[in-house]
Amino acid sequence: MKITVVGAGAVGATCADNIARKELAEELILLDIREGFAEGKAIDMMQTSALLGFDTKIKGVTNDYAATGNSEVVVITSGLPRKPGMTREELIGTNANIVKSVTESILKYSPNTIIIVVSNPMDTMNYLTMKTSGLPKNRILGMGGALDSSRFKYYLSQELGCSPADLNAVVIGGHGDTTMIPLINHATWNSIPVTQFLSKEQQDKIVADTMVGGATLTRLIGTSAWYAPGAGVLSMVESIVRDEKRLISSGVYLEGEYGQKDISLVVPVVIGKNGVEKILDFKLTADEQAAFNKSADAVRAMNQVLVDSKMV
Ligand code: 2OP
Repeated sequence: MKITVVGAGAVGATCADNIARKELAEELILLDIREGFAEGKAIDMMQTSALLGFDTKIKGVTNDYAATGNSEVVVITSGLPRKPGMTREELIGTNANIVKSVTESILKYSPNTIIIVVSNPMDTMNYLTMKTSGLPKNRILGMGGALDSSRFKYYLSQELGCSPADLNAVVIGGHGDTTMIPLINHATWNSIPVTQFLSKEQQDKIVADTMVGGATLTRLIGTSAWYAPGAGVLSMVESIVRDEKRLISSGVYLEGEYGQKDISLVVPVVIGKNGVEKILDFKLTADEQAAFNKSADAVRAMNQVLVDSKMV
């Protein structure tokens, strides 16, 4: 198994570190545009292998896409992270050009790869990758739902005083502060609805905290988060590499599911060796469907920027 991570910033490096520690690949290429940067990070990680006991060979390269050839999975983290007070959407101008060119370069050397898009605004970057790559829709996944669902479980566990491992909770919609939809009415604590244990006020606070989970961290750290995004990527890569068929909220191109088409949004999908193996198209309540449609409208407006600038 060969995996490439594009972008050796905090998120990309954390993805590489996680993948290596779990030995999900024999070979891992870490690519960055900054001269020597990925090389340095890769050597630093390799110098942990004797201590941590992993066998993955991590190699850093500066913009050398030939070195990424025949990667079975590629994680794209390139682009600017957000600064405090910024929305993910404000990054579109810069990141669209970067993500488009990275996708084209990757496909030159790995034409049948599975791509996981992390760059923001993720829903629009995933749509751009889908349109740019021409790959079948099952081979393009957006990371955001795994992260947001994990943040949702964190806030639920804090309020319930329980282990996040005992929770089932899912976020759908978009990976944006106002577009994500934490489905609190479907969340359970070992199969018991969490709503039985939480007041309406507590529920509303958990949902609100989840929606601005990324922004809260950006305010505290000064840039966007990396541990939870890196773990979100790890869960998806692991399900692909080990063909686990885990059900993970992910950005995926919709063709009628949830009443939406020609758009990438976050919904629960089964992830296995072929990437997206199944989109779970379950019945939402009228309120949830209305919220989903509203998120779709906002993401579609963002995608229009790509159409207007002839990027798709
Ligand atoms: C986040 O929510 C980076 O979008 C990512 O932290």
